[in-house]
Amino acid sequence: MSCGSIFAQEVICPVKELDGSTKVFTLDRFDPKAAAAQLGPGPGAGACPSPQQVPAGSKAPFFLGTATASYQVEGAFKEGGRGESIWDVFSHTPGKTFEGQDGDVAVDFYHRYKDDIALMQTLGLRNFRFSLSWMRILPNGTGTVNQEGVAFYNKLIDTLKAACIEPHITLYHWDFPQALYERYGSWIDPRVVVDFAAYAETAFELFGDRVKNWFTLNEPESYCLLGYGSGVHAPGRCTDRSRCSAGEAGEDLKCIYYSALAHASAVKVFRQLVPDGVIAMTNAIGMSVPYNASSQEDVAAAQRNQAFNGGFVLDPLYTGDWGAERKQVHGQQLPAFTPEQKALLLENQQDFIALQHYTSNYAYYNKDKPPLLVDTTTKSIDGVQLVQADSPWLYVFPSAMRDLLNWLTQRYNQSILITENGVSAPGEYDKPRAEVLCDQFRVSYFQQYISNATVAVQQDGVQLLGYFAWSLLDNFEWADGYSKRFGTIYIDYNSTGLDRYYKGSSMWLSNHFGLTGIRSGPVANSTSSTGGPPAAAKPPAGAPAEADKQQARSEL
Ligand code: PNW
Repeated sequence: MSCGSIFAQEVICPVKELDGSTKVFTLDRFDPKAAAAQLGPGPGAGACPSPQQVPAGSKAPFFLGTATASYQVEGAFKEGGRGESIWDVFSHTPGKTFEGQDGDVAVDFYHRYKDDIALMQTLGLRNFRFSLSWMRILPNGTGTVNQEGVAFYNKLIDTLKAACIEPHITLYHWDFPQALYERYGSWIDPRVVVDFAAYAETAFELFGDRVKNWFTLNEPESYCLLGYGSGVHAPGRCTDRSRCSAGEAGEDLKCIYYSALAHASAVKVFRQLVPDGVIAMTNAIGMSVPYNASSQEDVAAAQRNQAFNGGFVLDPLYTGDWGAERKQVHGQQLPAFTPEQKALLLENQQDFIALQHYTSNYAYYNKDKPPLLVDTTTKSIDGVQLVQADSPWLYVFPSAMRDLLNWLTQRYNQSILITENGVSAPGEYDKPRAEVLCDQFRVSYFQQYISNATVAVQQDGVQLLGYFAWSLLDNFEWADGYSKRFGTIYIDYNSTGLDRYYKGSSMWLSNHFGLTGIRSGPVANSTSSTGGPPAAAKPPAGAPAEADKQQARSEL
């Protein structure tokens, strides 16, 4: 392609839509310099249209965006006065992560955030969810504020706002300050409630003037069960001494308990400091679908399993107490909420449910097991096996998205923001770049999950506030290191510049939602891209053709 074009080294990507039609996208390396020249200075903060789009058919304006987390993307682990985190220590411990990989460099977002913001702009993205690294702001977890860390997040927030991209901040996405861990073991000690609330207060004071959309804790059910139950995530605690050097039975439950209290304490501070903002915890929830829908026993088993898992953290947040299913299974192991704690939870409720949804399963009754221990499977009663993603825990089950949105609405009667939904695509780790950029697997996943969410909104009356795809970029996938890619943008880990490439899914999402960036549109016809710049390259006509836009809007 022509020199200086941001459309070099193209892969032509025909993407199949659910209706059988095809859209063709041109995929290539993102060239920050060329993009900057095309994007220009932008309107600047204050002159931006609302970041909430109004897709046709939805009942409310939507936040549409992508998400990341500090330890998974930032790198720069020893720079800018950052303190150590439990994930630094865990990933540096031999045998804990895939091939001993760590987040020391990750995808270097700390240094490349300006380019990544420009990349979002080229796709017309208007919302970005990211997390703060607690230890960049408070290197020891409490005490003195590190001004260099504050300056980094100020620059990040201000650059986002100048690019008309709304920041959505998660306070805690699994990178706990090592100093506090060494002092009292983190989420299993009451001191964490006080320290997290103080950190939250600092963050609200520092950034609450410009940032109005906040999340407290990312998925306690994940970090508590994986970090303090099975021990496969930091801080790596479990009762099996052949695998974990520390950890006692019941710590996972304690972790959920103190997380709920820390969340409510942070919400309390938030109401005073950011009265015009909104806040929620994010929760990882799947759906248990009855294996045999005509068996009352299976239906009841699936319902129990759903309440047991889906209500694990949300029941305490909305009722001030554990759900009945949890009490039946764990009994005395559950730390009891005192009347004061119950009041704290009930008086400081979140503004909506922040749902992170990836996978689901079939549940069935097993007469040989106690009634609450339900068996699950990924094969339907008709023998159809759910398709497995690249991650062993992730099976593609799109219709369960609709069921789950309805279940949450019925149980809690709250509006829902989907803060993560995404998939690791088979082959993306092993195969050459040119073969994996056109990620039809991920596009199909998004198409089906989004379409089921759309039905839940349009036919079932679910109040959906928005949708964030996980993730903007390939990144450090925790214990799986870099071997699993969830990005809608490909990172070339072999290049010195950690080059970014558009995958088909980033282009499809942008186009589907009718976003208007210089890379939002499909190439009108695949042959036009061989003899010159593709149709999508005509600035600023990267906006999708009106007909495509109409179609995208009518879908969500
Ligand atoms: C999320 N499940 O965790 C995390 O928030 C991200 O940091 C992570 O990269 C992403 O999912 C992909 O793994 C989850 O078993 C882990 O359903 C497991 C589940 C859900 C979310």
